Amino acid sequence: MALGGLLLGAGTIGVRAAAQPKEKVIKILARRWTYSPNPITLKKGVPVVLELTTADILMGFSVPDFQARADIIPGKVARVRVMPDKVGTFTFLCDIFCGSGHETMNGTITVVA
Ligand SMILES: [Cu+2]
Repeated sequence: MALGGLLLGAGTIGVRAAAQPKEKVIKILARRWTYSPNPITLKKGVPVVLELTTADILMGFSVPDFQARADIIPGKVARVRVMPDKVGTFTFLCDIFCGSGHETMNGTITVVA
């Protein structure tokens, strides 16, 4: 718990001056072999915390363009902070092999200005 607080604190140093309100949380449910919701729309410069859960088995969640990833372990909530610092359309995907639909388990994050 102490470690989590420390990491969160370190991550917010750059935006402290903006007096950021509580970060927006987006809940994402993974299951074989989809994510919901999908697509996800974010606003540039507004950080979010993704709360990831899985309905069945161990899944991965990775957004390479934002250097964010997590393991989604059954029965737990995985939290990953994303700072959308560029406008565009970006792919997120499962990066843990999870069966026959794994290769197509992905989704889209659209970042708007
Ligand atoms: Cu997978």
